[in-house]
Formats: sequence, C-alpha cells, structure tokens
Amino acid sequence: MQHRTTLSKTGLLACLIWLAVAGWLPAAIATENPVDYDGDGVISEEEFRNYATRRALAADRNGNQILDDSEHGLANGDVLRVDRNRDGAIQLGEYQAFLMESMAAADTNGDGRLDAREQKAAKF
Ligand SMILES: [Ca+2]
Ligand SMILES: [Ca+2]
Ligand SMILES: [Ca+2]
Repeated sequence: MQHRTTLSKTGLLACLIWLAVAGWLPAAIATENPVDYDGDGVISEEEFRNYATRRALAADRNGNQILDDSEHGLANGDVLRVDRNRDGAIQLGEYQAFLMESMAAADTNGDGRLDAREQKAAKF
C-alpha cells in the first residue's frame, strides 16, 4: 500500500513536470483557442489580427521577412493567390492578409467578429 502511494505521487510529479516542460512552452500555440486571447468566446478582428501577426512571425523561422516554401506550407495554387505583388515571394504582410481573408470568410454574418457558431463552422 505504502509502495503504491509513493508510485502514484511519483507519477503525479512526473505528470506535472511533463506538463511544465512539454505543455507550458508551446502553450501560446497549443491552447484550446489561441486566437481568442481574452477568452470571452468571441474572436474580435483585433484578436485575429494579432493571431495573424504571430502566425506570420512564427512561420518566418530564418527571420528574413519572407516566407519560403518550407515556411508557409501553402499549396502552389495558394502561393499564386497570396503573392499579391507577384514578386514570387510571400512577404509577412501578404501572409497576414491571407489569414485575415480566412477570418472574413468565416464571419458569415459580417459583424467583424467570430462568435462560437462561426468558429465551430470554420474549425477555429
Ligand atoms: Ca475574444
Ligand atoms: Ca523566411
Ligand atoms: Ca510577394
């Protein structure tokens, strides 16, 4: 019995450490809803813009302000659409605009915010 208690305490501790190490660091990306920053269940345009900025910056792993094929992960057809200035490169601003488009598309009632129903429909 004594042994069992020790084991479960160790297990709990290991679990907590795992959460701290594996769960805490990527929490900004891996939380249930990384877009709804204030947690009120609605994604405002500002929250989505912040999210788009963070996504673009995080994607630019070499920090050259341009997203190459390995960084943006877009299909060829999408690259042509997202590359608005047709310079063959995806600038961070172009990627943000692309993400903002996905919000506009998800905002089916056009009120500039994504409510729970719209988030669910768009799988945000
Ligand atoms: Ca919110
Ligand atoms: Ca880059
Ligand atoms: Ca471009």
